[in-house]
Amino acid sequence: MNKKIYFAGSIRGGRADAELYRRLIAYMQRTDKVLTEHIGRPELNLLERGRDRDAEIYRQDTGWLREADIVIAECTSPSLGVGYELAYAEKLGKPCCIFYDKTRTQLSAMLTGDPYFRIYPYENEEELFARLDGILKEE
Ligand code: 6K6
Repeated sequence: MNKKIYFAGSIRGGRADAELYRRLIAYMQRTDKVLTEHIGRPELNLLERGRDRDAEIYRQDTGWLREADIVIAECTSPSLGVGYELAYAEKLGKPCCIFYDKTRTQLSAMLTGDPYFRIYPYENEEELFARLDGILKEE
């Protein structure tokens, strides 16, 4: 209860699953604190650009990764940023749970091949939310 969760999901990698991220974040917020709630915002400004802004995002997100108790990543839409965050979290020794819809994507071997990660392929949303529920209760 009341863990700090770093939720990771694709932004510049593509926003096809933004609505799913929003529902996952709302679900986790019933019991825990999600540090990255902006990931589920449909209006997130994808056109916002600039090196200074990106440096600020990097500093903020790596700070939150250090602060987090656990990282939960939804990886159906492939994202370089999410892959980077997972490797960064592994180096920090944070528990990392990775979800992906196995009917829609094949996960990178750099994730499936790394025994550190807890990987949860799912076929439908009932399966996804049930598994997430179990993780939130056990952590
Ligand atoms: C500006 C331009 C596009 O998006 C924004 C606002 N940006 C971000 N704000 C916070 N975190 C971000 C932003 N862009 C990427 N991230 C982090 O990288 C998130 O924590 C995501 O989990 C991950 C997504 O990476 P990409 O490569 O799909 O963008």
